[in-house]
Amino acid sequence: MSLSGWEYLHFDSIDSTNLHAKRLAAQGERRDVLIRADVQSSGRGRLGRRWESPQGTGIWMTQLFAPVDVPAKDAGGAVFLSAIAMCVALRDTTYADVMIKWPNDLVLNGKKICGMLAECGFAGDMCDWIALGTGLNLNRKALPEELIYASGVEDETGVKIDPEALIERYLIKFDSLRDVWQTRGLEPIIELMRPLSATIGRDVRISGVRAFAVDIAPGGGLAVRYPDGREETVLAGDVSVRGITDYV
Ligand code: BT5
Repeated sequence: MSLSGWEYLHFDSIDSTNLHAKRLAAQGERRDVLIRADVQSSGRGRLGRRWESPQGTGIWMTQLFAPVDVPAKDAGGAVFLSAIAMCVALRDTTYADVMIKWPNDLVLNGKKICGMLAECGFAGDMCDWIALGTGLNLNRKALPEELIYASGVEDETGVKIDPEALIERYLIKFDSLRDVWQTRGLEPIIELMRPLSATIGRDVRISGVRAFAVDIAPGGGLAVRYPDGREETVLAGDVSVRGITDYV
């Protein structure tokens, strides 16, 4: 079966859709494939963290694709494609003010409703394949109570989501962004992300240290200014935004 031109594999249950995408990549799969599961036993976040993926309470999916002419050093930009595409698909569906928290979260009403994880394979200095995982909470009823900053899009908006309709809307947007990214690079993608950003222009903490988020830098890093005036571009890591998720 296919969804918006993507081969669509829907499992009742799986270890992790990202792990499955990587298994397919290792077997030589290079078509556009979207893997989805109703429950994941080993859902993964960044840096080996766990992603809670209870039965039927969210959309747990990974896109496997082979980007065209993308240098290895630029592969990390892929996560912005999915962040923008899902942010826009959710706004169009719910009319809610979903925002992108740099680099890989979607937030609504100060709560994390969605996280993204990009994993890549390389061929020399080019990107060979990308496994781009998206975990979208529809509701938070089966999430552990200690995840106090997590919520679901249905809880926050009252809108019932039709998963496959949302995925199709998402994929159409994703595919057009991917074309822009592959032909014109990350800069036009960052342009599109700026107005959706929950991070730019806000007080943030970088690994606990206070700073001001000035902008998204050309390479996709976060340009910040510290209270002593020093400026830096943060490339990865954990940024908390004042009033959003863990920095209140
Ligand atoms: C992420 O990591 O936000 C990336 C999550 C990617 C999940 C998708 S689901 C489909 C695909 N298959 C996978 O195995 N993974 C991808 P990170 O920024 O590291 O955030 C992880 C942290 O978020 C955890 O340490 C928890 O604090 C919190 N968390 C865990 N589960 C959550 C959930 N369902 N909703 C909100 N927050 C959660």
